[in-house]
Amino acid sequence: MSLARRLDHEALALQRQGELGLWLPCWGQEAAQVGSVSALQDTDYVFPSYREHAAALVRGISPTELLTQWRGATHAGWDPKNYNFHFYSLVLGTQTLHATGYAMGAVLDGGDQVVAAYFGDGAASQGDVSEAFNWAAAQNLPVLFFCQNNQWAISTPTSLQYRTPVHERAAGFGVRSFYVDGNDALAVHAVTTEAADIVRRGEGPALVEAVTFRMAGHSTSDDPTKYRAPEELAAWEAKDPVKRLRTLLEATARTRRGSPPSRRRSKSSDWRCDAPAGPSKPPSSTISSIRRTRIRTAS
Ligand SMILES: Cc1ncc(C[n+]2csc(CCOP(=O)(O)OP(=O)(O)O)c2C)c(N)n1
Ligand SMILES: [Mg+2]
Repeated sequence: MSLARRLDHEALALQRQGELGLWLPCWGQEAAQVGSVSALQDTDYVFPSYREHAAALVRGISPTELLTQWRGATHAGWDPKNYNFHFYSLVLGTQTLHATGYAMGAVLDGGDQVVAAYFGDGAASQGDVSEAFNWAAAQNLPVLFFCQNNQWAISTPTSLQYRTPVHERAAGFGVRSFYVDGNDALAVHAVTTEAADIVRRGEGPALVEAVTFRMAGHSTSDDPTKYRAPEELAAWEAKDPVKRLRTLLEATARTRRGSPPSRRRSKSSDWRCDAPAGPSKPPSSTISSIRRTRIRTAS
């Protein structure tokens, strides 16, 4: 979670320096992503949307691989087969149908693979998503739908998007549905584990709607101050998922050891140099070791 937050900072700076064409931050959604993807098995297949950087890092995709696509140096920065993590999908909601079709293949192959599809509250208004709910339920397919309800679809708030919440809509299609505080990494992990178990047992698709908040702009081309009240951001900053988990870990460590844990802060210079260098350069061992250390600490 901390690495994803740091990556967002770096990517925003790189975009402002002209090194990246665009970046869509996952700032504020780290608990929803890390809590959920860490509840899956490595053999499960993930279809992300375009903002799942924290989930991608957990899967082992490097910051370099994530950045190269947004630098315009490649169509996609990684080979999905290496991580069971598909390319980003920018056409809203399409990945839910890709996941549903993939799940049909998984059933034919046998085994107990879970196919996860990440999408947003706005994407849920696309017909593709309703089709995916319906077909996955009708065919009893092993799809785990994961909706990050971050309150906004660019400048459109959820109050203007729909009358029925996503988890209730999915339930109407026959998809077992869960609703969770998406800024609580442990709660997301617990709920996603239960939902994935249902799917893995062959009991059909499930959906988790995680309530969270996109703390930065939609993308580096967006200025959220034009449409969002500062009070709304302040209210969600008080529920910042990274700070919440850090508070919990520190309190736990204090209880166990009687003193606060020491914090090692990685310097951005530890790995930033590798990021803008181009598509073919492999991640440095420094990046890999920081990633392993920090993800294990945070999740
Ligand atoms: C089919 C389609 N329609 C419109 C767009 C333009 N668009 C890109 S992102 C976005 C908002 C998506 O909001 P949400 O699904 O809530 O995801 P978030 O960006 O909040 O993570 C829109 C309308 C698109 N990419 N694809
Ligand atoms: Mg949204």
